[in-house]
Amino acid sequence: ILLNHAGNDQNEYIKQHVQVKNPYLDAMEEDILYHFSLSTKTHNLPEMFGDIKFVCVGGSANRMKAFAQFIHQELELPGIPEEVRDICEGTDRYCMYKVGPVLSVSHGMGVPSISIMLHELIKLLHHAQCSDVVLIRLGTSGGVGLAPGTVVVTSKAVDYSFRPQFEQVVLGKVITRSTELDEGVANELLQCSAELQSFPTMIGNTMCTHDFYEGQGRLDGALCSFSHEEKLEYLRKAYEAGVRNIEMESTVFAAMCRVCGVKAAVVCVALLNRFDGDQITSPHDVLVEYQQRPQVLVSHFIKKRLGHI
Ligand code: R2B
Ligand code: URA
Repeated sequence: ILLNHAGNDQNEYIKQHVQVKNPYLDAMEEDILYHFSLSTKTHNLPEMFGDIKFVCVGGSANRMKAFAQFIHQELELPGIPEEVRDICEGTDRYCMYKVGPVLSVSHGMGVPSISIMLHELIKLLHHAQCSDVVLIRLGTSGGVGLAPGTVVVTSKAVDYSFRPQFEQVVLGKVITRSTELDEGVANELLQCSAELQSFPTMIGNTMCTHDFYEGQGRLDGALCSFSHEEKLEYLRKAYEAGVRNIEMESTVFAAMCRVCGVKAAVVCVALLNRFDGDQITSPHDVLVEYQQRPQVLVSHFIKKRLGHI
């Protein structure tokens, strides 16, 4: 057992704080988290957020509100779930709900949108002095050779050439960062799914693209510059590289969490099997139920970690 840096003898583990990797930040008198409509001067971030242990993010504002209400119910917290309040009500860029030790935040669609949110979220967790935080993205995706409704827990987030890396242009030059996720958390999530026995779940690689249509090899966009055969060949190559689903945020999510010392996982449901088509044809109620699957899985994970199960 590791002792904490105070060297006290209470068998306390060393806390893992959220780290920002920016030497300029600590010298700033105020930090305005513009897209959250929060600031270190106007808000007491340690008091508001210091007890957070689980941060769940997802694209849609409505889905992340529903997740907050669901977690409220699952953790049997006092008060009524319908009354969760959007902490970022001063802006409509992102929404944010806090229920006990769980923070639920929306990130919009695509790498630029989630990356702006993650800069401000990681700074928020740092300013609030949060420790031992797990960050989980709950999302939707296109399955590669999977039955619709299958949940994929990401082992590696990969780019368009199936490499586990994220490329960021900084001052006109490309910086490459690794996109490995936490293996322990992924295995714990898979174990949760085995206990639930409610829907198929697997661990696989997730490909992150910068477009939903041509960028994911779809034949049904406003533009299409390739043939049906070329699409299938690309998906086959992806499958051979271990890719089991395609979405639009995982690489930058994995890269930023890794650099900042935050344990992270990606849990996405496949809405369709891309070998069978491109359009999402399932009825609305089926899609709603599919999107609840990552939430049910992550709720089980949180309850287990909190010792409620
Ligand atoms: C999954 O679903 C969205 C596109 O429909 C995108 O945000 C993603 O990663
Ligand atoms: N989200 C994606 O990015 N792709 C899909 O095919 C479905 C959801």
